[in-house]
Amino acid sequence: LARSLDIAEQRAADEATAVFRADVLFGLSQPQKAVPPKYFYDEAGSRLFDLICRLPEYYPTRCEVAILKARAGEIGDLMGPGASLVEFGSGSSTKVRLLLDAMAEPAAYVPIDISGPHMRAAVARLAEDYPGVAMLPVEADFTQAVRLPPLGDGRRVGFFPGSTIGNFTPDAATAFLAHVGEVLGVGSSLVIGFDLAKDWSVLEAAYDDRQGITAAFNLNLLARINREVGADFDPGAFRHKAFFNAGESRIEMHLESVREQEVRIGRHHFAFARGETIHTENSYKFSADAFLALARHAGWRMRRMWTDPKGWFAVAALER
Ligand code: AVI
Repeated sequence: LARSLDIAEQRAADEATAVFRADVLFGLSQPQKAVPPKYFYDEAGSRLFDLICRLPEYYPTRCEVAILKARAGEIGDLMGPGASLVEFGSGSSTKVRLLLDAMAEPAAYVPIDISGPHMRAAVARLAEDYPGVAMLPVEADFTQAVRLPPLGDGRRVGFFPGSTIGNFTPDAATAFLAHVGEVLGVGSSLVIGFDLAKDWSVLEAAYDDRQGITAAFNLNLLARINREVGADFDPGAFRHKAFFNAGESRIEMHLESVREQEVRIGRHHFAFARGETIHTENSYKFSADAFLALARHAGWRMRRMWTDPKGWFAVAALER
């Protein structure tokens, strides 16, 4: 049995690498070269992201945690007893502790994450502190169709913190929220964090910190592409770039080629002009109304919405 599991795991890993390679080849073939942001999160990238969340400039995590702490009682009451919590992109599973503490007798926790080892280590720590909660991790790309493990009769509560919804284009965000609605079913709730539009200097500092952690996070993508799909990127020949695109109300992250160069992946060659970029991430910043419209299009009703005292970040409780 152990051997056939190894083979199944190996096959899944090979398939994931093939998809990654295809996404990279496709993205680098576009007029504006691009690589999807979900590929930031290998082991090193997941660790760097945890460091980002503790940076003085990166306000979203602190604001969201403050909201969840201040509103834990209200959120717990809204969800009712015996609910199952499903987190999309659970990472280190730190914020979910606030919800698990606030909910009455939570039945199960279903973290869904693309970074399997990182998720399993986080779940092992969580299981020690919440022995009464069934831990049912799902290693999957939550942007693709996911199937939940069998859950009890209690309400299903989705948890999608961190403004990860802002990393989708508006159309993709609507489609994703509709998909989440289908996965969780009628009568479910969704606790979701989203970042609010604000002064561009605050935004740009949050995505280009003084210690260079966000730069390392962005550049780690090239190291990962080299390692996993056999490219020959020179990460030293690219620099991190982050700016606020006011027209689209989003932070854009790019990797900018500092010189004219060519990069090879197998038999494929990609030419870079000096100053040409690979677009690696969008991070949309919403107004409350724009977010509400998006959620409504996806079939969700707003029950409550909370912000931090500065009005920089918001958490909404939706239902369907
Ligand atoms: C995961 N996501 C919500 C982060 C964001 O703020 O868009 C990713 C990130 N990129 C750079 N810093 C953080």
